[in-house]
Amino acid sequence: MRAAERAVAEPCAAGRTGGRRPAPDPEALAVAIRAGSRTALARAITLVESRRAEDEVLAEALLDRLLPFTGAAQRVGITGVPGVGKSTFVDALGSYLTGRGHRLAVLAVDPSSTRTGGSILADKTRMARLAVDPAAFVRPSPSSGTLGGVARMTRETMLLCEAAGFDVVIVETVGVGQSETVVADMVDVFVALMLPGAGDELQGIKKGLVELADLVVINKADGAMRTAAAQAARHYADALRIIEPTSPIWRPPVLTASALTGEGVERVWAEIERHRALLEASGERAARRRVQQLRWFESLLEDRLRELLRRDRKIAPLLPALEAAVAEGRIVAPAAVRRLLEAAGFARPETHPGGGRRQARPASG
Ligand SMILES: Nc1nc2c(ncn2[C@@H]2O[C@H](COP(=O)(O)OP(=O)(O)OP(=O)(O)O)[C@@H](O)[C@H]2O)c(=O)[nH]1
Ligand SMILES: [Mg+2]
Repeated sequence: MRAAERAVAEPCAAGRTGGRRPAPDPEALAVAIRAGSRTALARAITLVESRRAEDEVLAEALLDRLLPFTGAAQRVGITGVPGVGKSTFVDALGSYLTGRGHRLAVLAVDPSSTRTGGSILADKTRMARLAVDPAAFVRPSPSSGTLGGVARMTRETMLLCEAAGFDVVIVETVGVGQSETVVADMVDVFVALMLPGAGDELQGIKKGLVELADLVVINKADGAMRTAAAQAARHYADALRIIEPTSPIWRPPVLTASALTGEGVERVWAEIERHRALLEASGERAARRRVQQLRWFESLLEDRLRELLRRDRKIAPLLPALEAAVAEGRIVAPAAVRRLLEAAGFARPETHPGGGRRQARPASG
């Protein structure tokens, strides 16, 4: 066992106290992650997924130490309806990439499924090659949580993987509901997988997917579905002409591929690389990341404030009665909100019936 591996593996093997592992040391964990220890990476991910207050502090300290080593990876989002072949495609693309010397991390955002052991197993078999590939790291979605929670963990896990030296991170998400928007907001390039056959299918959720996509790939372009796939590609290309592009300098290409045979996968990667080169040169990639980071900050802040309000000793007891009053129309929502904020000490300067606002008294002379 290498020293780095030992540093993080031993405390948990040796000293279980009251069923709880001794707290990991962020510094040792960071060093071990940088040294390439899988054990350390797995422990770190468990840490960022934990909801315990003391773990959150440790996770923050760890991420803080690792931040300088993050950001270098190509972040790829892959979405598509259930059964379109996302996992099979990630396996094909991923194996192609590790074959070319890349190190790949695969993360999933899927709050809709409860991800029982069975479906993780299903993913592992769909990603049979990556599961045994020493250059790949596959991490299923946390077993439960809200979309916001899963997204937070996935972002943090992505940073951990980057610090661990993975230069491509693929985030897979199912294209129903909101998770695709959330994933599009944490990656550099977003790939929408589609099924052969177009027409009606362009409506509804698939239209939403196409609007977010930097790249549209018609999967399963093999065997009897080859012709239908080519036809679908034309339909989507037409549809994309009337959709506002994700970037002024990039028109999303529509490709066909087969995750099963691997045909077309190389071309998909070539387009991802072309996208990267173009947007890097124009400064758009960096700008996108800045916007994404700010949005992440804002959504975390909102989450935390909501949580604080709901847990606050002064406010929490007022909530049920106020909620009932609002529901029954005995008080209007703005008044209820103002009462809560006042109780929390966030009161706005009082407004006089005369109209003007009372001058806020300066804090000191
Ligand atoms: N013919 C053909 N079948 C494929 C292809 N890609 C995937 N499949 C099959 O489609 C089925 C679904 O594939 P998955 O990779 O599990 O699809 P998924 O999108 O990850 O599905 P969920 O995780 O349930 O959302 C499996 O039976 C695959 O073998 C392909 O390119 N061609
Ligand atoms: Mg899958």
